[in-house]
This record gives sequence, structure tokens and C-alpha cells, in this order.
Amino acid sequence: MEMTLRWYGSKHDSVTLKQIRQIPGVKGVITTLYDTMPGEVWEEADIKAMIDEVEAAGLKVAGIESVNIHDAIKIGSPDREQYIDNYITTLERLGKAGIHMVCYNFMPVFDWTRTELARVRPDGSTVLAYTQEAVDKIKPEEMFNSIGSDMNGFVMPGWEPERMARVKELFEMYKDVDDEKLFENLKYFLERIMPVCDKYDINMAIHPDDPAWSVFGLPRIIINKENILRMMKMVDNPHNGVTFCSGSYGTNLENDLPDMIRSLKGRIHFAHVRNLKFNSPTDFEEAAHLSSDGTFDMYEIMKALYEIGFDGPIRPDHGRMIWDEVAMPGYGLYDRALGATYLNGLWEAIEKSQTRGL
Ligand SMILES: [Mn+2]
Repeated sequence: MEMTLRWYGSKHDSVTLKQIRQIPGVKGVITTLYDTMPGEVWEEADIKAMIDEVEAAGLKVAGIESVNIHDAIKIGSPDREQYIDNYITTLERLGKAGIHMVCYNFMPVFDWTRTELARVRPDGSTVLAYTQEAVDKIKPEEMFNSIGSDMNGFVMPGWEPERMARVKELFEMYKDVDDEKLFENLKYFLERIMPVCDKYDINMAIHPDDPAWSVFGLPRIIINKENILRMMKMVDNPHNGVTFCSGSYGTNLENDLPDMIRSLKGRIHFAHVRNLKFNSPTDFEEAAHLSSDGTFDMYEIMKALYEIGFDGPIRPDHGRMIWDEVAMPGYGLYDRALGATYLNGLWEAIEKSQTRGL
């Protein structure tokens, strides 16, 4: 595996490449062109500038998170052809620039959903949290207002104010899209992009829906082992793969994370590894990465990744806000650096115990 950190670019991120370079074992970043909109073709000059900046800091671009999918593709409207063509052009340019992993998601309307961005934990740190009770009480269009003020002045991906202003309109556009239709549209998209992925060896890594169940009645398909295996089978190409995000699949306690990892051998192209602490099956908060701080056995998760021969980029995921850092919620430096170090430690121990037969 290749340890990385997500980076939002010098214009948007409070964390610098220099700081990332100094986290032991972190050799690359996962980034994107944050000023492009879903559906736009990425300019070659912008891709090159992004890579040059990262490499000048002694790091590499280990993959893109994300090249976002235009709503027309998810809805399956006639104008999707143009947006898929644009997506293919972007992939071609990324492939030519030496980038071989692209994360994306297929969630309608909302990207990830949380009800609090700064829940205080017993140790005084603050974390992102979700409670179904709070979601049940509000209308979708109120979602943005309820969390917008908690963003520490940052704009969070998927929660751009321009997008949130259109929430009602977006719901209307998705009204005829159910789970089956969404699967169908995803299949259509994947079949169209696989030739360019084959040509440039680009691993597509779909990110799970978060939380892994329907929110506000919207369809959600990338939520469990059954659905993800269906997706792998429906476009049976090794470039059609997944981002294994423990924190997203883990929102549903029925998901057996190490078992899911083993069943996806060869198709996990990117891993997000973090822990959650459950207070009830529908109320969870993002804990420190350490197993004992949350609900998941992080050793078992890393061991499963080791056993399937996972060799792609991996990153710690959302961190707690600690040590008075002011940053985008979930994306401060300190707790993610602790996470990276912990995951590297687990990996070293697993690797040595296996290879030395201890
Ligand atoms: Mn994730």
C-alpha cells in the first residue's frame, strides 16, 4: 500500500504540502481540481500545474478524488452523452499525465451527509457526527443551513452553497430515479468509459454512499456487499473497482468490513481507513483512528487489506479537530497525521508478523 493524505490545493486547504511531506511514510497526496464543476473537461495545463506543484514539494499525485459525475449521467437524461464524452476526455488527459486512480461517487443530490460538524467528544476534540433523528426532523433544503455555519469558513466538497441553493430542483430531477434506474445509469456510464480506462490503465474507484442507507428517500446503491458485488459483475473489468471506505460502509453495522474487503480482492483500488464510534445503530460520531477509541477493529481491517495483496493508495480519513487547529471539518493536519502514523504502524506489524512467521 501507498500511504497518502487528501489535499485540497494551496488555494483551499489550511494544510500545506510541506507539512504533509513531513508525516512519516506519506509519499503522496490525493487531490483534484477544486475549481472545476462536474461535467467540465479538465484542461491539460491545469492538470500539469497541479502535478508540478505537488512534485516540487517532494510528493506525488497518487490519485484523484474526485472527478465528479454530472447529474445528467446519474439521472440518465439525454444530455448525458455530452457529459460522458467530457468525462472520457478528462480521463484521457489524466492517463496521459500518468495518473492511474480516479475516485468518484454515484450519490444523488447530496454527497456525504452529516448532521453535526463539530460534536464535542469526552476528550474535548470535535468531530463530524450523524444522527438519523435529526435528519427525520428536517427538510432536505434545510440541511445546508443546519450545518453551513459549522464549516469554519471553508467550503466543503459536495456542500457548495451554489449547489445547495438548487436542492429542491435537484430532488425534482431525481424523482423518477429509483435504485434499479441508478444501477442502470451507472452501468451505462461504466461501459462507456471502460475503453479509455483500459487504454491508459486507469483504475476507477467508486466511493460508497455515506451514510450507507437512503437519506430523504433518495436512492442509494453503493451501500453493502451484495450491491457492490453486483456492480463488479455488471461491468466485469478490473478497472471497474472500488474505494473501500471503512467509515462509510461502516455506518451500517450489518456490514462486515473485513469480509467485504476479502470479497473484493483485486477490485479495491483505493482505501479510506477510519473509525466510528456508535452510540446507537443510527447515531455515530467519527472517532480517532485507534481501535479502542471507536467501534471498529482497525487491525482486522488492515489485516484484510494486507491479505488480499492491496497495493493501491490508502489514506486516513476524516480526523478529529484537536490541539486548537482551525481547518476544514474532518480535514485538519494533526489527527490525520496521527491516523496515518497509526495505520502505518499496524501495517508494519502485520507485514513483519506474516513474513517472519511470528
Ligand atoms: Mn471516504
